[in-house]
Amino acid sequence: MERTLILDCKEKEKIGKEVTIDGFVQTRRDHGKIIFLDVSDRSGIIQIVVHKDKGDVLHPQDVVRITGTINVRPANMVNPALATGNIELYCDANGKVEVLSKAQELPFDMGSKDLNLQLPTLLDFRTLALRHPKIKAIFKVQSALLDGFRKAAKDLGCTEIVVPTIVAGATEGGAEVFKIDYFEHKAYLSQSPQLYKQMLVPIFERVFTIAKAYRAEPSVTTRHLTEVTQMDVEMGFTEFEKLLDYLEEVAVKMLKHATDECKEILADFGIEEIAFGQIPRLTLREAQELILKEFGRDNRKEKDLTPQDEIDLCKWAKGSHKSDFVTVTHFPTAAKPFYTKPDPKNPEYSLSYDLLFRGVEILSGSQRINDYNQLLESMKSRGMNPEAFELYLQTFKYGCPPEGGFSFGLERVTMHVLNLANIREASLFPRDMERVDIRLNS
Ligand code: AMO
Repeated sequence: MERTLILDCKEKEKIGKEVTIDGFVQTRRDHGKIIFLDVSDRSGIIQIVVHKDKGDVLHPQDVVRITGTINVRPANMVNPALATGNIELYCDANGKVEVLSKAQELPFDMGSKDLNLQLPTLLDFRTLALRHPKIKAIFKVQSALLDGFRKAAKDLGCTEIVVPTIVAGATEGGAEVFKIDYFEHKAYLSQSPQLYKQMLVPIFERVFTIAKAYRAEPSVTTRHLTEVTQMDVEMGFTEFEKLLDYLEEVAVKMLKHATDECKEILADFGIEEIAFGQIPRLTLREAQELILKEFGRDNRKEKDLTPQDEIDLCKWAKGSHKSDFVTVTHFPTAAKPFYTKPDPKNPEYSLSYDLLFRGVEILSGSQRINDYNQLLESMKSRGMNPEAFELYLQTFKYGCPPEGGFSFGLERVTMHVLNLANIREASLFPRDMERVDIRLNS
C-alpha cells in the first residue's frame, strides 16, 4: 500500500480508511494488551494504537512501516498540542507492523518533551539528538531564516553567487586565520566571502551569498564558532545611509519570514514576539555616552562595544523604541579591516556598522574604499602586502562604483531568535577549539 504522510492522515476522506505510514517510533507506552506509540515522519507525529502481539518488538527510534485504520479519538482523548491530535492510527489484527530498520538501545531517553542533556552529550550523539523534535525544530527555524534572507536579498535585486573558501591571504586581518597545506604552498581558509563579493560588484552590481567562513578563535565562548555560516550582501552604486536602510530591511524581512513560518515552534520554545519598532541608530561614541548615562559604565575610550554594552543597548532600545534591534555606526577606522571606508568628515572613524539583536552583534558591514590608490594606502598602513591581493585589486584598478555591504552570522541569528544559551546549539555540527565532530582531546 502506498505511503501516506502523517499530517495527511487527518484529511476527512482518510477517516475510517486504511493507511500505511512510514516513520520513527518516538515513544512507547504499554497499557496491558495495548501499546501506544508516537510515530513521526517529516510532516508530523501521530499516535498509534497497536495490539501487544504486533507491537511488542518496537522500541524508540525503530524505523517502521505501519498499516492500520484512521480513527477519530473520543473527545476526552483529543490532544490539542498535536496537529493530528484528534485522530489515531489503529493497528489491530488486520493491521501490519514492519520494522524497516531496528535501533539499538539508546544512550539516553528520547521520549521527554525537552531533551534535557548537557551540551557535550548533545554533541557526542549529535545525529541522534538531532532527531529529537525540539532539537530538530531549531534547524527548521534556521532553514526559514536562510529562506527569508534569500528572499530579502533577491527583493533587493541581488544575484546569488558562490565563492571560494580556499584563499591566498587573510581577509579580515588579525591572527584568527587557519593556514592550510596547499600542495607545496601555504593557503588559508577564508575568514569571510568579503573580497569575492566585492570583486563581483562590477559584474552583477548587487550580489548575495550564503557562505562558510572560518575563524581561528582561540577562545571558548558561548557566541563564537570556528566555522560560521555568513549571509552576505554587497551592493554597488550605493552610499552609507542607504546601506543602513538596506541592512535593516533585510534583517526585518528575514526575521518576519522565519517567525511567520515557525509560529508553532516559537510558541513551543516560549519565545516572546520580536519587537519590530523603528530601529535606533547611534554612533559608537553616542552609544558609549548612553551606556555611561543609563548604565553607569564609562567605556567611552574603547574601540568596540563590550558584550555587556551590547546587552544594555538592546535593553535600552527595547524600552525606549520597542525595538529588539540597534544599529551602531562609526567604529574607529584603525580597528576595522583595510577595506572599510573612513568617514571623509572625520577619518578617525569609519563608515562601518553593526546590527545588534537581543543583546548580541548579529551583523557587521561598511561602506568600502572603492578608490584604488586609497585602498593601496590602507593596505600598506596595516602592513599588508598588496601583491598578495593582486586579483582583488584589479577590481578597483579597472573601475568600481561606490559600494558597500554587510554580513549576518546565521548561527548567531538562530541562537537569539530561539533564546538558546550556547551558539553550538544553533549549528548542526558545530566546530570549535575542542571538536571537529569527534572530541579532539579524547
Ligand atoms: P564580521 O567579522 O563582523 O564581518 O562577521 C560578520 C558576522 O558573522 C558572525 N560571526 C561569527 N559568528 C560566530 N562565531 C564567530 N567566530 C563569528 N565571527 C563572525 C557575526 C558577525 O556579525 N566581512 C565582514 C562583513 C562585511 O563587512 O560585509 C565580516 O566578516 O554575526
